[in-house]
Amino acid sequence: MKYKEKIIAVLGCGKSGIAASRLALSEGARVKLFDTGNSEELQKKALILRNEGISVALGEEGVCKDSTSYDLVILSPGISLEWEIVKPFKESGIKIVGEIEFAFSLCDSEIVGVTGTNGKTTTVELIGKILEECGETVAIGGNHGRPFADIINDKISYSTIVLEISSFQLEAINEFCPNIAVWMNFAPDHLDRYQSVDDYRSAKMQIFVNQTEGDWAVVNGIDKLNNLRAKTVTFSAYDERNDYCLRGSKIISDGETLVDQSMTKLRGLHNAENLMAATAVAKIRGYKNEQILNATLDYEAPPHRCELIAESQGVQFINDSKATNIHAMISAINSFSDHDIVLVAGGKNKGISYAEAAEAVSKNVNSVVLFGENKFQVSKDLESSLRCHMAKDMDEAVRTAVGLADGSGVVLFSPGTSSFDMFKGYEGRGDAFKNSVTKLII
Ligand code: UMA
Repeated sequence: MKYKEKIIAVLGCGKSGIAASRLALSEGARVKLFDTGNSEELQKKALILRNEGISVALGEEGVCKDSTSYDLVILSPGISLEWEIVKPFKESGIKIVGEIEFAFSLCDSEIVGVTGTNGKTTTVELIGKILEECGETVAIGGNHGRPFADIINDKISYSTIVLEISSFQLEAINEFCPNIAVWMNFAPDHLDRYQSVDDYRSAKMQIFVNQTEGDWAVVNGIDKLNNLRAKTVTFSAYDERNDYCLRGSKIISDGETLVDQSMTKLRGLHNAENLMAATAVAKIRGYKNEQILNATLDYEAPPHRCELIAESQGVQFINDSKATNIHAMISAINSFSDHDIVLVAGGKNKGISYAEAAEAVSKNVNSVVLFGENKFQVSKDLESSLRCHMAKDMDEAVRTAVGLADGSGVVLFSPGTSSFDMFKGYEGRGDAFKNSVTKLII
């Protein structure tokens, strides 16, 4: 037992901190969990954890006073290394690792790590499904729901663990090294945590930092990642000069058709890239084309991602509430470029300009309806492309969009920003869109 009798501090009593604490305890460590919050919910969690043998310090006690007595600190991804709660341990020079690094130190499975700004969750699920249907024992998790530490605590020798890895999680790694690292794409995001886009990109690039010639990197060719040590394959739905590319609806590699996207339930160019990345991982693993194709046929993407929710009088209603950044919105617009698009967008003002979307909007969108905190700003950013219609809420936005849509068109709800101006998250926002559509078309 690697951590027997070690004294471990865990910072953050969320999903990751709780999973890491339980794993450390099961490995024979003495564990104290610190959290500067003190809500009723945290107090309930603390009670359960104390009964399991984990010490918990909340609120003012959540900043450690005797940091020198610890052998190791495990950090939750939502906590930056620069924050107050970490300071005492930094000052004492105690080793600090992220939850991902800690779980990795106890992992004997192959790791596929997927990072990128958009498409991570769908790709992780697709890879998991393909590998499982090819006969592997697979677990999926990471930033996508189930913490890595929780998977390790299953004490099962999975053949592969497929992890969605965020930039936050990559900030605190030392040795973490996926056998296959997948880079989906890159676009500016999380500028409330990083000082610059370069800082955000550098954090994400950490996924490759420990890879050697024996490992693999599957990367989006558009991002031109050079000097990777791992064997590299590239993919792109926009450029045929990559190892995996798109011809019509067919995903091609080495002159062979691997998957015909039109036979799957996944629509849009972004999903073609998700399929390419997942297929590339399966090919690296040596699986046959037929096995890969069969596994992709009945896969359905999680809700709120270019999800067809209704069709009425020839108009398709697409819920893409998960598009919380401009890059995801542009990708959705380009995916429906063969339809007449009425775009419904807007939401929280994250201080990011929509001007970058102007080209895609003027080429492919017939009308734009805006609502939410940033609607006037977005209208200004897009004024050279189209005149935008304003709505006060979701119902009015959908009503206006229906009035503007013609018989063969698409009403595309792809906000391009987060939802927190009016909703608790993108899921609630997507459900509100569905409700407004249902009310109007029934
Ligand atoms: N806390 C402190 N002091 C502080 C700040 C926070 O004590 O100064 C405490 C909070 O009171 C809270 C705890 O830290 O109790 C929360 O820790 P956390 O934010 O790391 O939350 P977890 O529940 O552990 O969730 C994390 C990921 N969250 C973040 O990265 C912000 C989850 O990703 C992930 O699913 C989970 O681990 C399991 O791996 C969410 C996310 O939003 C979905 N990720 C970002 C994204 O996808 O864009 C990166």
